[in-house]
Formats: sequence, structure tokens, C-alpha cells
Amino acid sequence: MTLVDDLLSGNRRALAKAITLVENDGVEAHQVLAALYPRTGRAHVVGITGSPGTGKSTLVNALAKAYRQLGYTVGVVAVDPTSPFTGGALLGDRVRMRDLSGDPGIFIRSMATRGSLGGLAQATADVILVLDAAGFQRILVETVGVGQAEVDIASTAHTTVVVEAPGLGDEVQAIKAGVLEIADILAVNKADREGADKTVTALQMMLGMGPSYVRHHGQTMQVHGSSPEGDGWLPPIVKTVALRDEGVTTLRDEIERHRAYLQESGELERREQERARTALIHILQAAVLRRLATRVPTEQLQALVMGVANRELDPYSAADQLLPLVLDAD
Ligand SMILES: Nc1nc2c(ncn2[C@@H]2O[C@H](COP(=O)(O)OP(=O)(O)O)[C@@H](O)[C@H]2O)c(=O)[nH]1
Ligand SMILES: [Mg+2]
Repeated sequence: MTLVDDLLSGNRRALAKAITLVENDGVEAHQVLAALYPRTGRAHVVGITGSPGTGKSTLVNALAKAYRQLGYTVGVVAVDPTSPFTGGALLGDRVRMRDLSGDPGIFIRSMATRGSLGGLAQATADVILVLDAAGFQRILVETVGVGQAEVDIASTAHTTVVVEAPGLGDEVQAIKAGVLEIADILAVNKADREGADKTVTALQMMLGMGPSYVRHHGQTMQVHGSSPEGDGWLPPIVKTVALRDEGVTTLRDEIERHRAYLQESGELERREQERARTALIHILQAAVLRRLATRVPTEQLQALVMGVANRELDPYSAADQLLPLVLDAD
């Protein structure tokens, strides 16, 4: 495939084209991904997540520069599902990223929000694969930490950095336990602002009471940050001033330390398998649903819809009646 060959030889136009292709999904996209897949698995994927305005884009920009100083090539994927009208590409992000864009060792892409959020998570995972195959050694993925889709995207990352900033009112209230749960590293950005130390203290307290809090709410305790074996990874808290590149090399080094931890503990392999399983099952579910959906007999469906709407039948019983028709359609 010419596109794949061009991409692998470092052609940026081919890379951009392949990314657009996988973003839009479809048969050709799957062929490209199949051809690229054997070349993937080398990049370290870093998720940068947190509330809007905490400074994620600025931090990603600074972090990319810090990685370039070590000679690593960097791919940046910005996912912003909160701005469907701009397709996630905020003008501010673009302006700020401009000082990086002349560097061939950096590739920046804003993800458009197409279709469902679940679709966005899948598209993001596929774009990461393309960048990985193209040889980018570190891939930074910016997401807004609000919902399940963001947690899904974060689960694609090897290392998740949760960004907080001071001055969000009552710190303990502002920090969502669900987001804390996925943190491998916590960055308190805008450390030049008043209250940064209070935010750090609040985070330390929350980390301390994390497990019991999580257990109390009946959620799973198996989080990225802590290993069940006990002497695993304790999420470090790093203060940064992204605007002035302060603390950013420390953050970079903590990410690298986490990467080493993942490799040495065998956790990387375990996560990789988990990810492969999730990816495969998601794709399979979607394919099975698509195929079965075409088999739903239209007339019977319409009759049952009427029955449910008229309260003659409940939707579970209606589905029970349809199911054998769908499954035995051959
Ligand atoms: N004072 C201060 N402002 C910052 C810092 N980092 C980012 N900002 C500013 O915070 C605002 C939001 O930053 P942005 O990176 O767009 O945040 P995002 O929404 O999380 O991506 C911008 O005006 C930035 O210039 C910092 O370290 N200190
Ligand atoms: Mg941003």
C-alpha cells in the first residue's frame, strides 16, 4: 500500500492522510491499520487529563519541548469533546503550538468530535496506533477529564497525568475521586498562583484516604496508580508552571520513571493484554451488533414498537419476541 509505505518512510503528508482516514473509519482505514499494526507497540503513550482551564494544552506544549530536549520524537493528540463546533481544535491551542510546528520531530493533531463519544475513544486509539507506527516515541494525548469517554481514552495511555490547578474553590470538592483514581502522576499546574500548596496538601490527603474512599463507594480498587501487591507505584505530585517551563522536566522525568516501573514490574505487559482484550471485544461487539441489526425484520419490529408504545407489551418481552427472529435468520 503506497500510503503505508510513504508513511513509514517519514512522509508527513501520508501521515496526515492516514490519520484522517482512520478518524473517519471504514474498510480502507481497517486495511491501513492492519498493515501498520506490526509496527506499533514502541511508543509510550501519556494521557494528560483534567478540568478545562487547568493548563493542559500549555503543559503538553512544554512537555513536548522537554522531550525534544532529550531527542525523543513526540506526537500530540488533542481531544476536546466539549467543543463540537470547533471540532475540538481551539484557536488558542493552535497558536500556542505554533512554536513547535516547524520541528519535524513533532506532529500535532486535534481530534474532531465525530459521532458518539465511544466512537471518539476508538478513533483516538486508532490515531495513536498510526503515530506509533510512524515512529513517534512519546505520544501525548490531551483530554478533558469529565466523563466515561475520557476515562476510556485515558485507559489507552501507559501513563496518565491528572492536571489540577489552584483556585478552583474548595480544593477537596473540586478534585473528583474518579479522576484521581486513574492518575499515575498528579501535576499541580499554575504553581505560580496562590493556593498551590493547599492544592498539593488536599491531593496528598485524598491519596492517603483514596483506597478507603473508593472502597466505601463500592468501586473497583484496582487503579492504575497503585498495585495490588502493595509496594507498587505511589502517584507523585509535581508542581509546574507550564507557562514558564518550570517543573516540566521534573514531570517528564517522573513520566519516564513510571515507564521504567511499568516495564520492570511486568505491569506494562499486563496492561497491554488488558488493552488488547478491551479493543478486540469492543470491535467484536460493534461488528456483531451491526450485523444483527440488519436482520431485524422491519414489519415485526414496527408491530412490536407500536405494542410497546401503546403499553400492550413491555420492551423486555418485545425484545424476547424479536431475538429468535434475529438469531435464526439464516
Ligand atoms: N498563571 C499561570 N497560567 C497558566 C499556566 N499554564 C497555563 N496557564 C494559562 O491558563 C489558561 C488555560 O490554559 P490551557 O493550556 O488552554 O488550559 P486547558 O484548557 O487545560 O488546555 C491559559 O490562559 C494559559 O495561558 C501556569 O502555569 N500559570
Ligand atoms: Mg486545552
